[in-house]
Amino acid sequence: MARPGIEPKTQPEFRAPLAEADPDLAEMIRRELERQRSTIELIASENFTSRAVLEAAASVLTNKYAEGYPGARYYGGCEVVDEVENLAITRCKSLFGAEHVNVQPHSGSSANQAVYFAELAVGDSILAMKLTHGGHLTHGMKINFSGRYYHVHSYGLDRETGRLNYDEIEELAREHQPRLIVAGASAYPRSIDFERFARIARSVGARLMVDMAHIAGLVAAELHPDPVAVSDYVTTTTHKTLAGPRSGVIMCKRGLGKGIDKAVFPGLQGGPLMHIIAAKAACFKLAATDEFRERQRQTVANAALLAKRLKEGGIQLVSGGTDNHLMLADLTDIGLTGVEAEKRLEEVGITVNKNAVPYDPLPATVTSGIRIGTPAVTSRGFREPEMEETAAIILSALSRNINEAEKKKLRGRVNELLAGFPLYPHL
Ligand code: DSN
Repeated sequence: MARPGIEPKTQPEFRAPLAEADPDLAEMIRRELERQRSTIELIASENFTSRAVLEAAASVLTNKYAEGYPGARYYGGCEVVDEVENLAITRCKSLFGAEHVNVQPHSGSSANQAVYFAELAVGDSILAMKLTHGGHLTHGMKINFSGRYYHVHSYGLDRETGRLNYDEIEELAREHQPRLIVAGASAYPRSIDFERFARIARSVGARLMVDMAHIAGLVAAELHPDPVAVSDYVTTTTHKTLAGPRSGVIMCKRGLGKGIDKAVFPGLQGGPLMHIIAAKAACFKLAATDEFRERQRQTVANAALLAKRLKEGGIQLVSGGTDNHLMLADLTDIGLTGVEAEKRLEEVGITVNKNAVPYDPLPATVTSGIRIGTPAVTSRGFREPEMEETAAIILSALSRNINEAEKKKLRGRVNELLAGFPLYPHL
């Protein structure tokens, strides 16, 4: 601490706030804040993180090198960050009932990569969900590292029901004898039976990894079957339903912990992002509260209501609805592609993403569907009345003959709706 009256000796540029040091960048960040404030955010994988998490993520912990793990670092001065990392680990263990936790992965993708690196040799077989049916890039997509280094067998959704067909997954597991089965999805609107996955894995001597990135908040709130108790490995991001910083985590059985830690560091990463680990610690604390559990309950209720209204308005949903925080709309019957619907909604102030539907005849850059999720609007405070209005605006925006004047009116309704839900008023 500088004594009163003593001028800091750092250069003026070092002390200048962003708005002075880099006004162009500051302006871009201001515009992004404005964009977030002025649109209805329905991208299923996004959320608004809390002020506490933002503060931790922007803290001086970004300055610290801490290669290694608490108590065994390759740098001096790690006494405080050791405490921070241990706090994040302890809170994550307690939140999810995990035996071993590694909080260092920079992202969900790098968490998945670390599990593969720990568990598999190049050329080993995995069985995972097809990207085009709702899986993830790291679940074996052809040009992703997972598709290039491992022998990938995929399962998809049943053409009739739009749901996972566990009997078929079991048959595929018997046929291909994978070393690792991957469960979890990026665009699956139904609950996943992780116990069944675990039984399938056990029956063929495979390990089970669950990527629960999308549903981690629901799992923490006990609104979705728990993967942690029944899986060898569970990976997650921390920024989706969990509402933390943009990052990843690995949980695993105690006996697999050493292998995971070695795969993360020094296998794949150098210095951990200690500021983001601090933000994860804050996120785990918040996720253990009754308020968080209530928000997850509302997220699911909001999704159910939106799905019901969209269906009543003539929009087909893959699997006919949702059990979780998201739905997948198949727009074939209303004559719009995913890319057209995404643009149409953007014009009226609603953000979603185009998304392939199972057996989609259109390419990934066009798609026949959109994915819609409720975590972000629920964090913002939307409840049933606001979801009714959101559904009505979406249905009008996607109607066949909408003109520019009508779009403008819808934009006005979006603005009006959002006016009652200020976002980050302290910024
Ligand atoms: N890209 C993410 C999503 O949008 O679901 C998955 O990690």
